[in-house]
Amino acid sequence: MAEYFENIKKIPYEGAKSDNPLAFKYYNPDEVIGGKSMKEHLRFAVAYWHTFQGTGSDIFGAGTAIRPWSEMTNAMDTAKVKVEANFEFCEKLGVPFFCFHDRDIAPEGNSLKETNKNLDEIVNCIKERMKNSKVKLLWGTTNAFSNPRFVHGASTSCNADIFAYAAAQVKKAMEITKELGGQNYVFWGGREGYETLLNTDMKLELDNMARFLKMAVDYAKEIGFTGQFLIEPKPKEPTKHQYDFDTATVLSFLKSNGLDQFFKMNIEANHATLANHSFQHELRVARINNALGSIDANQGDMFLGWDTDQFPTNIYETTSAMYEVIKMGGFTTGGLNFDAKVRRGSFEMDDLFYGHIAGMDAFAKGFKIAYKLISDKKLDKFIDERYSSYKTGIGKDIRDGKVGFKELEQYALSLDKVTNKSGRQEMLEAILNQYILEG
Ligand code: XLS
Ligand code: NI
Ligand code: NI
Repeated sequence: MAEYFENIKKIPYEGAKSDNPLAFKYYNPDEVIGGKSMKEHLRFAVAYWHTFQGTGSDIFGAGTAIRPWSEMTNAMDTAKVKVEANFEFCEKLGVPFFCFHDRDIAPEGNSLKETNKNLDEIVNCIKERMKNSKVKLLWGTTNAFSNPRFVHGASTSCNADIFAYAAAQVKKAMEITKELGGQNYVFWGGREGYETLLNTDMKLELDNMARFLKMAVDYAKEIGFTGQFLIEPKPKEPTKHQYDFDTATVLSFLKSNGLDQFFKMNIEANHATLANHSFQHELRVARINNALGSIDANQGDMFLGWDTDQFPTNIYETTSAMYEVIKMGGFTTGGLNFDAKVRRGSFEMDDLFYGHIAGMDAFAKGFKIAYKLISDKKLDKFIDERYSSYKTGIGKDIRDGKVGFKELEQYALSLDKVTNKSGRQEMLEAILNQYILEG
């Protein structure tokens, strides 16, 4: 079997003192914490689109990435090489999962029929390769945004033929995700949004989006696909306004269309910040609504207003993210998918490893810090005490629904003075720092 990452052996765990850039410093997959291995806690995944489709091109210049398939001209042969490269990459990194869009794994043909045939052929190659590999599919999804036919969106397109086309595409992508044992199916909005309200029937577009998702739910039942459906919120890009703006917006949309029981969120760090939320905010909103499914792990740039999809290296962010994941009791079908790309200047094959190693170590460290913070109940104790007025007396009556405005007025009139306590933000920030620095 051909080897595509020839210079690289299996990435070992060498610990924090190692100066080998091709070794993990904090991610020890076999280390058991709280009864589960780090591998099981973190459930890392490689994103096919960035790692095998990415070329480093941007609007100012052509691709820079040097890849064994860069010069290949036959699209199906290239697709097959990428399947091999994907498994080699995941195995060498020890990443248990990968994720793809239908169009990442196989090229489009001249008709939908031919495209589906291409897909079937590549799905067979993946299935074959899976027989001698532990690497699994975390989720599949549809790319219904790159092809010019989706210029006005997919399920929210003004053109009913495009709605139908997108439906056919999702139908097929769900089938192959099921066939490959995918544990989730993701809906990221693509071009579901608008550029101007001057030409947009927002009500129809949103109703159509709900109709589309209902059809997906029905079809999953019909074919017995039991994977978790996930929606990935994003506020803008490529459209000026994306309908799945953020978690709160998506949850309300799902609830008002009777769809909330069928979907959870796939939260992407860089999408959260584009919506002017912190990553942790989005995870928290999802978690308290029992809707935190999976994570697209990356980070944005503090000064850039778009989805830069950088590898996550910020320990504060990985700590606060893993805090939410541990608080929800850990991932079930979800995981940490590196929806991240190496920079245009990092064009060598080895950079793909460096990027993932950096991200995996940052999340492993973040996990450990968050785990300790939670086990020591540092924040919980403080928060518990902060809200203690709701445990007894009038607070308890409020929670129990025993009082209304009249009773509360009576109570308020009887108070001679009200005292508040400090929120101690700075003290808590210092505690967090201590955990991060010493953890
Ligand atoms: C784009 C999204 C996309 C989804 C999968 O911004 O992050 O990559 O994760 O369609
Ligand atoms: Ni994403
Ligand atoms: Ni993104």
